[in-house]
Amino acid sequence: MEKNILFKNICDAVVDMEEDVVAELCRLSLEENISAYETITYGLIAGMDVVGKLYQEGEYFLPEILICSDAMNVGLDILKPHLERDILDKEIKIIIGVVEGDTHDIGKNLVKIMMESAGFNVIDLGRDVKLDRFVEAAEIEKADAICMSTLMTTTMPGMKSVIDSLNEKNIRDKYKVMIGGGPVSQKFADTIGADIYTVDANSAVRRLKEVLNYEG
Ligand code: B12
Repeated sequence: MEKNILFKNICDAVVDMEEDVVAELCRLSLEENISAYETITYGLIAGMDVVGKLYQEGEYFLPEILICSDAMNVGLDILKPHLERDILDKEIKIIIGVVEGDTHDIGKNLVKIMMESAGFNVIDLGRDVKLDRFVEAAEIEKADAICMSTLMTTTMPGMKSVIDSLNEKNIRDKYKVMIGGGPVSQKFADTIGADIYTVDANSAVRRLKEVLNYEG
């Protein structure tokens, strides 16, 4: 099957909640030697993006979303062991988590998978993470960057609190701060003084390498 058609079919199967079809097509992608990274990005993630839009438009409700994300996870389980993992000359260590009050973690998990496959050492704090934990973990782990995700407008101020706390402790310069998630924007990142904002998981990896001056 042509690659783009396969991606489109995987995307549609996630949207249509067809777990078995997702599994079958993901296996087929491996048999056809299509990179797992591309199938995740252009098939599974693309599918979840559509699902999010359908929810926004009132066509899907929470139960549908959960079944779609189960279908995506079935695909991820098949593809993840086949992700090529880059080996970096110099370690890049990042802390990632969803800010306090927010339990949406599908996007954060996708960013994590992409970063791991780029060879980053990822410390995942999970979701609904107490704000102090981000700074605490970065200090203990001697991380290069703190990455925060949120999907809700009500929890966005938590990102600013983490940056404020870095400033108060006079350690702001030690870390790059990267933020993302549905309601987050470049404008918001500029307002709160974050170093990087990206709209998706793919560009997150590229931008972080650029900002850390990682060559290679
Ligand atoms: C799935 C979903 C859920 C699932 C979450 C399952 C899970 N384990 O995550 C369930 C059903 C549990 C849920 C619950 C709730 N939800 Co909900 N949910 C959604 C939905 C439909 C899709 C989100 C999603 O997963 N999208 C797919 C992923 C792949 O996209 P993404 O997260 O944006 O991630 C991408 C990028 O943003 C980026 N990215 C993400 N994080 C990061 C981080 C960094 C550092 C970077 C660089 C990039 C990056 O990369 C990702 C991949 O490319 C959205 C609507 C929408 N369209 O977004 C509502 C939405 C986020 N939910 C909403 C709400 C209100 C809730 C509830 C409060 C509902 C309720 N009344 O109980 C609860 C939340 C409880 C809580 N305190 O957390 C609202 C938020 C409104 C607001 N205040 O802003 C939304 C916007 C729906 C709406 N229009 O009302 N939800």
